[in-house]
Amino acid sequence: MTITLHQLNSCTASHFVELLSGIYEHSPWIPQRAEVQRPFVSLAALKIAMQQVVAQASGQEQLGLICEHPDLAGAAALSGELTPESTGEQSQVGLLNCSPEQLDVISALNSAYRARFGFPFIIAVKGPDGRGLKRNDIISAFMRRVKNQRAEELSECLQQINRIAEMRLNDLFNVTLEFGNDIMAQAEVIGSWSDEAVGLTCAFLTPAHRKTANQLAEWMCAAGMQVSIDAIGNVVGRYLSDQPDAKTLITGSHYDTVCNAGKYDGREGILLAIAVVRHLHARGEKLPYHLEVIGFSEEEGVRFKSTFLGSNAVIGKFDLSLLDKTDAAGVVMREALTEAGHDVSCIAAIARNPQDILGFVEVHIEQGPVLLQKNLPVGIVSSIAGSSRFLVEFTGVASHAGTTPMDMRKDAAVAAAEIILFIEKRCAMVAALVGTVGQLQVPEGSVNVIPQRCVFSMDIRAADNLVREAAVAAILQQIDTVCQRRGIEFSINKIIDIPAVQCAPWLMNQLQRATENAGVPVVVLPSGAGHDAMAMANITDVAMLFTRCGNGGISHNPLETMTADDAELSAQIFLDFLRQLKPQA
Ligand code: HGY
Ligand code: MN
Ligand code: MN
Repeated sequence: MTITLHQLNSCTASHFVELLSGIYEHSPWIPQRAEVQRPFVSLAALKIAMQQVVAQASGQEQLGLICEHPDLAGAAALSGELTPESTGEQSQVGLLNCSPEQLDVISALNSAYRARFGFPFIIAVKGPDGRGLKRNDIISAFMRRVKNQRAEELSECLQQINRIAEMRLNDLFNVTLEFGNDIMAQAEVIGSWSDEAVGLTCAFLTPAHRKTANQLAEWMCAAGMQVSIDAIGNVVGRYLSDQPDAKTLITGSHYDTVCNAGKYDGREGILLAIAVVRHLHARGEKLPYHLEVIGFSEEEGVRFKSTFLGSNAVIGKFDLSLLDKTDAAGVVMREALTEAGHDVSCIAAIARNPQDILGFVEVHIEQGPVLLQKNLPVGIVSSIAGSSRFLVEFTGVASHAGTTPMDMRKDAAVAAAEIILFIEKRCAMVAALVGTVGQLQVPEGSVNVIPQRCVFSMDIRAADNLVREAAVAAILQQIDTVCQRRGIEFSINKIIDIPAVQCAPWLMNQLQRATENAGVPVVVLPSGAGHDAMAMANITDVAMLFTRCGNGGISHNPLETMTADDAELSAQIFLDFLRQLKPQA
C-alpha cells in the first residue's frame, strides 16, 4: 500500500495513527503525538516530527520503545512471530537463514547484550544506503557495541530505531531517491581504492589518489561538465551557464583522506555536487551563473605534512617552496607531481580571479554529534575553527635504562609526556578550545635505552582566534619551561596557522531558506573541523552545509557513516539553493 502526504495531512487523526502504525515497532504513541503537527510540508518534516517525539519522550517510554524490538535472529524471528516490517528487514539481510555457527554467535551476543544493558540490540539492518548490511557487518557492529556504555547504547538504539522508521516510511511512500543512492554508491567505489591493504588511505598523488581523480573526472564529464585536472591535481568540472560572461559559483571539497579514513569526509561534497549537476544537465537546465565543482587534491596534509595544497593553488597562495618537501619515503613533492604528469610551472596559473567568483559553498559531513543529537539531517555552518599545527622535536641524552638514576636522566619522551598532559589540561580549560597530539614517536628508540629523541605533532583549534593564540602561547612557554628544567633541547616547526573563518550571512541565509523550504528546522552550528572553505575565504565569501553523521558522529575513522536519505536531503537543499541563488548585491 502506498500513501501520500496529502492523505496523511487530510485523514482523521485515528486514521493517521493507523496508517503509520508499522513505522515504530508496536508504538502508536509516536504517530499519535506527532499528528498534532499536521500538515507536514514534506516527508522529511514528518520524519523529523516523529524523531523529535522519540527524543522528547520520557526515559521509560524510550526504554519501552527499545524493548518492543525483537532480538536479531532470535526465537521470535525464527518462529515467524515478528511484525511484517521486522520479518521483511531481517529476512532481507539473511538473518532468518544464518548458518548454525552464525546463529550461535548472534544468540550469544543477544544474551550478552541483554545481560549488560537490559534491552535488545538494535541496528537498522538495511544499512546506510537501504540495500542491506552484510551479516558479518551486523555481527561486527554487534561485537563492537556490546562493549559500549549503557547510555551510549540507549542513544544509539534510538538512532537506529529512527533510521528503521525512516526506511519504513520510504517504503510506505514508495520513495525513490534522486541523488542519495548514487552519492553513497560512488563513495563506495572510490572508498575501495586505498594506499593500504586495509582501510581507506588516499594520500596526495599516490596511485589510489590518481585513480580517484580520474574517476571523479569521468563522473563530472558524464554529468555534462567541462572537465580538467590542474597542475596540483585538483579535478575541476565547469557546468556552464548560457551567459558566457556570467560569474562563477564554486563548490566541492577534497578527495584526499587521512590514514584509515571514513568514506565521506570531503568526498560527499564532490559527489553530491556532481549528482546535482547531472540532474540539471539531464533536464537541460542551466543556471544564470557558471557552476564550478572542484575535487581539491590535498586538504589533509598526510603525505607531505602540508595542508590545503589544492585550495591554496586555487586562491593563488600556493607556497612553491613546498615543492621541495619530502614524504616519509624521501620522495620530493616536485618529483611526485611530475611523475603524476603535472607541470609544476603551471601551478601559479591555477589561481582564480576573485572578480570572477560569486562565492564558494561546500557541502560536507559534520564530523561530529550535534546534528545526530538534534535529530536533524542538515545544519548550516556559522564559522570554521582556526587551527595552529606544529611538529615538536625533543632531544635529551640516550643512556642505559638500568644504570642511570632517575634524577640524572635527560629523557626526551618524559619531557614530551609532561607537555602532552599540559596541552590536554590547558585546552580543557576553555570551551570550544581543543588540543590534539595526533602523532608521537621515539625515533630509533630501544626498550633499554632512555629516549634521546621524541617527536610529536600538535593541533590547537578554537572558533575564536584570540583563544587559540593564547593557548598556543601558553603551550610554547610550557615547552620552554619544562625543557629548561629537564635539560632537554627542543625545536618547533609550525606546519599551519590558519585563522577562524566566518561564513557569509548572505549565503547562509539562502541555505537557510532552502532548508526551511524542505521542511527541515534550521540549526546553525560552528565547525570544529577545518575545510577547504577556510582557504577559499581568502578570495571570496563562503558558506557550508553540514550533513548528519551516524555512529555517534565519529569521523577520521572507518566507522564514519551517513545515510542515503541525508545525502538526498542535502542534495535537494543544495539544488534548491543553486536554483534560487541571488548573488550579493
Ligand atoms: O583536520 C581537519 O579538520 C580536516 O579534516 N582536515
Ligand atoms: Mn578530514
Ligand atoms: Mn574534510
